[in-house]
Amino acid sequence: MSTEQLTRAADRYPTRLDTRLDPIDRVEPTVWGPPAGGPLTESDLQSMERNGYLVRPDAVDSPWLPTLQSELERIAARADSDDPRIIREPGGSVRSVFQPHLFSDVISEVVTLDTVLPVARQLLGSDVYLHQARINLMPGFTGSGFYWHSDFETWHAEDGMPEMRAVSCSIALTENYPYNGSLMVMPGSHRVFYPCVGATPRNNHTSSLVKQEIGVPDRATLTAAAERFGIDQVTGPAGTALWFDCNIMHGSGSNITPYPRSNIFLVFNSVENQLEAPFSADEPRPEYLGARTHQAFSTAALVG
Ligand code: 6CS
Ligand code: FE
Repeated sequence: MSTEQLTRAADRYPTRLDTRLDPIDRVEPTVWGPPAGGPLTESDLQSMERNGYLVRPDAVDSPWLPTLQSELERIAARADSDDPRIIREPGGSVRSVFQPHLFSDVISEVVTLDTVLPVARQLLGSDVYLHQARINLMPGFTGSGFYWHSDFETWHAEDGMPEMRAVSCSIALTENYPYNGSLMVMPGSHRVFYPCVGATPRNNHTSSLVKQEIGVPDRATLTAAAERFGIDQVTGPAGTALWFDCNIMHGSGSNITPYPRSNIFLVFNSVENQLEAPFSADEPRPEYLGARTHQAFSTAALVG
């Protein structure tokens, strides 16, 4: 066994296996920084540590919202069919746009808002960078859902993310109702890693971003998780931010209503948690899914 394989044999979170493995308790903390380290209060941090998610109303002020919504429409309308960062629903409508901050200066400004970047740094207890950014449009009538999954399972297996020290900030650009594909989370499930069965196919991301079939727990495991942790549905008006831990079990249903559920997802990773070689895939995914060349948003970015 090579040194690489030997060190990889010590993979704390094995997944994409031939046979089922019992759930593994998380080792890392959820909150890495102190209460004094940012805008979140002690009770916010305790809630995040316990539940693995935190809702922050009015993270983006209402004056921003019409501009962000028209930016979203502009990007979706101009989407080149051969741009791999544009993911389409089976019927052809735009499902996701990756690296939206590179399509729009307005969207890139959201990253360094004082309601966004300082929260990420406090939760991760370090300088941070964008591991991934996307807009999930969840269009009216045609938005197909996202099956239950842990983001970390994919980012560990396919992007080589070593530890659970990343957090997503989902900012609602449209009203997230209970019925238009809003996110469902299993509160507390972030404290358990669920190894999955099934090897990663080559170029898995060319299909997994529309319908994820590999790296999802089986129904017995999901049933036990739902019984143990319950399911919370996260709703709120445009401008609401949902912060959720990289490993929380989450998903969303399809949207058959006329009302789109379009959210920006900013995934912050700690600079102490740089991507390595994939833990369970033959080769790394493209830069727009797992950033390997990035500029850390250190305190300098906060000064502006
Ligand atoms: O593969 C990924 O990175 C993406 N897949 C899902 C279902 N959520 C996280 C991320 O956008
Ligand atoms: Fe996800």
